[in-house]
Amino acid sequence: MVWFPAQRLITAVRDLNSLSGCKSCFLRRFSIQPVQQRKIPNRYLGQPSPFTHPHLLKPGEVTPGLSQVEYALRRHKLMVLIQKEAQEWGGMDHTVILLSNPTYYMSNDIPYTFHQDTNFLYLCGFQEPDSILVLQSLPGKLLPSHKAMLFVPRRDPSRELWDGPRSGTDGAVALTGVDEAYTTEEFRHLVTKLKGDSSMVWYDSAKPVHPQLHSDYLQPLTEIKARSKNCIRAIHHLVQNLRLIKSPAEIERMKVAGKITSQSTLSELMVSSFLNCLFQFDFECRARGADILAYPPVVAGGNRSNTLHYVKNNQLIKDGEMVLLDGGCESSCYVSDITRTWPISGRFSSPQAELYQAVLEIQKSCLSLCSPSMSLEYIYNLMLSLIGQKLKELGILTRSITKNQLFKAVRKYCPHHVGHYLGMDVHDTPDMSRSLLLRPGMVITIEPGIYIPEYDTGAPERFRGIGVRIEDDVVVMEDAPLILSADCPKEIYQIEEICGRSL
Ligand SMILES: [Mn+2]
Repeated sequence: MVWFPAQRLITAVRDLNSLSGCKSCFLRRFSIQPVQQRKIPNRYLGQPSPFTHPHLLKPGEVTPGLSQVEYALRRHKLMVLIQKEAQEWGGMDHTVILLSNPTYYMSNDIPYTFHQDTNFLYLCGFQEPDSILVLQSLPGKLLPSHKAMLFVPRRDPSRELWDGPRSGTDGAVALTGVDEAYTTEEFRHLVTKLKGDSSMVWYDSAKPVHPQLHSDYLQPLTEIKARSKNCIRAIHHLVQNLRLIKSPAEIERMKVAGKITSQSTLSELMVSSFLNCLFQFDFECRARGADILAYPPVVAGGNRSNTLHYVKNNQLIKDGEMVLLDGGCESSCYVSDITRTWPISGRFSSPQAELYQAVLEIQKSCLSLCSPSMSLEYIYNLMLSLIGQKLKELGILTRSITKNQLFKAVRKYCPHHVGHYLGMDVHDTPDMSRSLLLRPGMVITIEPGIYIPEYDTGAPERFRGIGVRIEDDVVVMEDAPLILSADCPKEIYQIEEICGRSL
């Protein structure tokens, strides 16, 4: 689904990054200078702070490794994109509204682990539920400047007894560096004001992040705005455009996530006796500093690897089978997503080795294309033709197959894409087209696979029940790509050497 001129936006971000020194100094005066005099309260907040968690955060950081300046710059870039998009409408005021996630409950009063909405998190780093971020353009300024406000849950000792400390408005301002903070209830005053003025509201009403806050405040507001000159616009595509290109600080976070997952897969699982792969992978990731797993891992033995999203993970892996592990962790808001396939016995049988080597060669060819001016779509097409070629070489497809039949057959043996964007979410920036040209700072996965189901009578018997996928996380650079999962070996001789250690 391509419904936004993404290339134009990317150019806009590039223009912003190349602003000359004096202009950026000018901008700094308005919105991206952290407020120096606001001290972090010396007590527990609703999330780690440099005061309570000096082992995680340096002074000036909102989340580990990401400073108030970085977050302010993101908000600022968003306002620049909005102004560029709104140029044709003349001097209009803009209000951006992003909702946090609510707390979801497993059963009565039993909350699931809270996970923040990633667009909200990207723009302010605030980790509490039931919060609202508002960015308002300041009228009458030559260059885009804005005021950032957070509406956050008020301190409430009776609730904090159960849920733990809250940051409160003073904590929210001091920690995140936004200009002002109010309690969530006070948002209604802003809504009343917005209902009466002619400003453009940027808010994702089609898919409300927080259903309760939406129906209480935003639904009435969007209805009024939609009636008056259609003054309501979606914002997620603009945020995703920013999130598509990772900053150096973000890439540092992603290196950590990639390393944790690589080492957890490698040093513990490949050499282990597989008492319980899922538990063990989770444990190894957390022991290395991960916050949580990024998604339910796929740990599939034998033919179960042909079920792409096999997450039941309740079956025994038999001797002689291969195991496919597709797992990733989240560390300081950024995730990894790595797949390795290896023989449980530590030695590849010859059909396993042949199929594995074929996928490995395809994967390496795809990796070599992760450079500017290529696109995920382009690499996908190359993957399909390479898989077709390998399937013929392995005798899984006949050499006389017609072009049309070949495409269908390849899609049967590899029904998924070559990869996706990666970042704060596993399937990051999902509305960004895979046809976009790759640019330095984009992070993608490269994950070709070939899956031969047990009951596929069309394939030679020796390959049936084998599924192989190899997935790496890749940062696109000016020159050679940076592989975030390089610590996790994938050559046959390396895997046999590592698996052999435990024997
Ligand atoms: Mn993936």
